[in-house]
Amino acid sequence: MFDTILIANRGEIAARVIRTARRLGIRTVAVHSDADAKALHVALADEAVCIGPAAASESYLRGDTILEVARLTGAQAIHPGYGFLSENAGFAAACADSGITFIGPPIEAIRVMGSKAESKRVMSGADVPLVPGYHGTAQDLDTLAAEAGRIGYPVLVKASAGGGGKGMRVVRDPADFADAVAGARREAKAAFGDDSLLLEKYLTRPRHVEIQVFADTHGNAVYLFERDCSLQRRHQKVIEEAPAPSLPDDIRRRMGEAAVAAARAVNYVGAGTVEFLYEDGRFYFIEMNTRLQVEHPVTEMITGQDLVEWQIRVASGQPLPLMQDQLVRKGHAFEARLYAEDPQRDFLPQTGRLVRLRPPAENAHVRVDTGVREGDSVTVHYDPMIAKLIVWDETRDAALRRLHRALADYQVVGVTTNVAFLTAIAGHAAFKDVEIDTGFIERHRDDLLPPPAPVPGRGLVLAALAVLMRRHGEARAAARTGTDPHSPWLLATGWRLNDDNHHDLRFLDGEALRTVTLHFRAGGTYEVQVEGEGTVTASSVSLDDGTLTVVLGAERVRATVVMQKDDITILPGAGLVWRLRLDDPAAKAAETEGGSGKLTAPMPGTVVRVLVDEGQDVERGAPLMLLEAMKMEHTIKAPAAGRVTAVNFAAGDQVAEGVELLSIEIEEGKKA
Ligand code: MV4
Repeated sequence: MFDTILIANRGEIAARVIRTARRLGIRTVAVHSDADAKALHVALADEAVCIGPAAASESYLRGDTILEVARLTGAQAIHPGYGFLSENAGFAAACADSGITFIGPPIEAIRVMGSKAESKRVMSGADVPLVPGYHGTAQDLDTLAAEAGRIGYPVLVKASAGGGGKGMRVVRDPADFADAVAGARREAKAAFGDDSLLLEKYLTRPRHVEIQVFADTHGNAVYLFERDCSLQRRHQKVIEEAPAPSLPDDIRRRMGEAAVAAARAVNYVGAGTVEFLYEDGRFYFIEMNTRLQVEHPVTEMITGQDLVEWQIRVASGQPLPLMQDQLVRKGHAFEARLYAEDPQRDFLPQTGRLVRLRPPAENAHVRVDTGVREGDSVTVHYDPMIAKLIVWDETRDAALRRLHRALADYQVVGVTTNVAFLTAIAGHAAFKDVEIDTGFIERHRDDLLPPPAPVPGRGLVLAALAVLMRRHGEARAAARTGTDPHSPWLLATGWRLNDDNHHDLRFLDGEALRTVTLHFRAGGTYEVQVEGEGTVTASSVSLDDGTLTVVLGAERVRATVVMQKDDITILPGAGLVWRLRLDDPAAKAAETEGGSGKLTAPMPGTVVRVLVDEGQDVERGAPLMLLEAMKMEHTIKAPAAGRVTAVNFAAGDQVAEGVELLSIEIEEGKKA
């Protein structure tokens, strides 16, 4: 067994491999780019080495640098994770040349399975069923057209070297065949530098069912059942599950045995996945992935095995931990991939800071594999996956309920995510009823991607109450730093009453301006009126660590409310996200003044209270003066750390818009 392994990857898979290595008592070496210096995988490893700039081509893809680090740190083996160098035969060969174990299959198996056409030739020799088709070397149009006629339309034209659907064309009519071949050739040449094509019968409603296989260096090979990964969009998996629902047991066994035959045909060692299309009770080999896959946790959940442990044991020369007749499956598991992406803008990847990131609690039913923590950022440099949410239960229906619930509880604020989209799938009747195939997402697009709707009245009520609570907090803080312990800011209402006892707040909901009026009643109760909608009584309001609780009418309501300056994000549950922007003229004025050292009245009003003295040193953001204007209370804050050089007004003074209220001499180098 190895003493030390190096993990040539980042994010959730690096973190996941490190956890197992640690459990096995193996020392771990992480590698990272400049951008990942503070990443989770770096923090988890026993040792970490920076291998280059943010761009993967200059860091995680630098096999030479990584091998040098392995030598320097005494690592005897390298786990490549998935992506990056995991299916790079050249890197596996370089590891062997350096006397370092590549935790993956033999070089020749990677090479054969990397070619669609070659892998199909080997598979047909091993009696693994293939989609009826043509994968010969003759590539002239006449041969291809004759073969297409023999196969029967519709046919699929695929790039031999391809993957991920690139260079793929469906042809329904022989008249379109020549154009499709020309197009696929161009695409294949551009993407893979190889324009050879293969033809297949086109299956119209296939399911993607893949078999997890494992082989050791002692001649043993097993299958760990299957995963159904039919829910994809643009060849990106969205939700995976194990076992494949309503798959007859004899098909499961035959598919497993075919996958083991496929692995044996290429002298496979380690973890691999054999992908099949399944339609009308038949299955067909499409390709083999010679790595551990993103979705391996669903297999772990139904078999109770740790596949990374299996990989490490096999790579160190041990036999498989269990043989076929010892492997049992139990229950049902789902995995949903949480991405920073915007489903409303064609799933455009999103970047930004994960201001709030609270996964559901992990337990025997819920597992979260992630490479990021609250406060980390999703950047342009790497895949925008935030986490994999994995759930397990005895039956598919029970597991699906767990998935739906865990998604609804997932809190992500700071970047737009696909959580609502995933929640919609998990709650869809057709998904529950196993009406699944690779066309599912397209077919149910309208249900899964509803057009953006205005924030409901409930959302505006919650936003207004959250703003109120924030101002309470600020006012209390201001009073504490002031000299007057009997300040009206400390009254039970927590709010200085206006003459007519109400308070208007304006929010931007997209382009729409929406107004909420809060009427103050005795005992911390408010009548909240959303313009154009009804009025509701709010009592027992509190906002603690981003959780707003309130009784609205007779209903106890709880929601996550995160405020980043004037941006308000409300997570009311069920995966929903409501976004509003507080339209606060005072805050805008303060922002434009930021750094100038001059603090002017954003609008005509009355000075309520002065919180600092001339000559006083203040921190950035310190409250300086409270101003009442346009029925709202505003806190004038220090734009940067510095010294108060002038206080131009006192409590009770009327001020005109634009007059200078105070001035600050900003500390050198501290400009906002
Ligand atoms: C197919 C097919 C239908 N008929 N082959 C897409 C990528 C590649 N890995 C295999 N793919 C397909 N091959 C035949 N003969 C439909 C697909 C396909 C697909 C397969 C698996 C998962 C999602 C998919 C989405 C669209 C098309």
